[in-house]
Amino acid sequence: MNLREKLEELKERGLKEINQAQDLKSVNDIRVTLLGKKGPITEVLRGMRDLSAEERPKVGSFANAIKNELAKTIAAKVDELEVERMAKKLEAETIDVTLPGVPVKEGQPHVLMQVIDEIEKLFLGMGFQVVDGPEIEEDHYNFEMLNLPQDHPARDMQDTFYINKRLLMRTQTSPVQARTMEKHDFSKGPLKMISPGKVYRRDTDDATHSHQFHQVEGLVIDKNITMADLKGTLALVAKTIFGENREIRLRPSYFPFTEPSVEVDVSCFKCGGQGCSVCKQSGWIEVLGAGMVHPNVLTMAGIDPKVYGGFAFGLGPDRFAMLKYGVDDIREFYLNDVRFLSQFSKKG
Ligand code: FA5
Repeated sequence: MNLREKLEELKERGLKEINQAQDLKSVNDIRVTLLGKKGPITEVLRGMRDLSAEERPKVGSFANAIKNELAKTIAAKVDELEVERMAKKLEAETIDVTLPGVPVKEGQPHVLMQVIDEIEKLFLGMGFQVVDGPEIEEDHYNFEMLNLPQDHPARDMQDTFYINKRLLMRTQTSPVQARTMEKHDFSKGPLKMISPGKVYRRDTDDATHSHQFHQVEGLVIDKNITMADLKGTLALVAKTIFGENREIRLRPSYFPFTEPSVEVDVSCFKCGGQGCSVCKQSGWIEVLGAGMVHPNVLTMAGIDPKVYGGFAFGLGPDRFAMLKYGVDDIREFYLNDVRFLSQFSKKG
């Protein structure tokens, strides 16, 4: 068999193998074996040195033509297999856009925030401002400016976490009263504010006590403010949160920063005042502390108690939420159990 015949045979074999190849890897293997430096075509071409000077270029160009044809066929096969591979891939990855989507779980404000929001809305509607205050508070504002000097026995009721001698985790939202009173300019009108936020006490956690809980402070300072204003405002709070038919009752109490001071009860929303387990058979539930701002507190804030007076209250939204929704353990609010929290969806 001469060189031409050998090349012709290699070409035929090569073309057949290329056409039969099923995947890109086989085509590449064929290319390497057939056209590579150690392949049969190169081997055949080595025999050209034995040819006559006349024959050599002819066989040379014949060999190049075969090499080109094989290379072209390989390229075409690669293209064909690529197209096939892509078509298969597209088919496998087809998305059925008509399938129903995966529903996105919608969150909601925490139940305590919902109660605070309701209270804020009510007071904003009555022209109160909502004021924020620091949770790490100075002893000066948390106690002294509220008529609780060092060593005052009433400090024992609100023991807390001290950061140093001067700074502590606030035990109540009342320091925001003191801060706001100091800054208020009465030539611009009366002071009407609420201040919601977190407070901290060294209380042992149980069903109705948490070491961290919330309060909403309320304060009104103007001329001619009476206890009737306090009572009317708190009655509105009770009706808004606990229902239209609720009544409130004031009982004498003691806070160093108010005089007189009261504890406020709301008529039981469960039994309507007849007596049940929720109100411990009394018909009333204690919900907050309040009173008329003590003259010492006004004086310390630079307000003349002979001209101005006012009322203040401090309520616990955690306890409000417990009563409103019948939650019997305050710690539930802080466990972050979605099964518990999702019961208070605003959408119902
Ligand atoms: C005060 O903190 C006063 N600053 C309230 C006040 C403001 C009175 C202005 C007068 C004028 P008291 O310690 O009672 O008061 O707390 C107020 C409310 O916070 C309570 O009625 C209760 O709802 C809530 N509370 C108190 N301690 C805890 C606790 N450990 N866990 C959850 N809620 C609490």
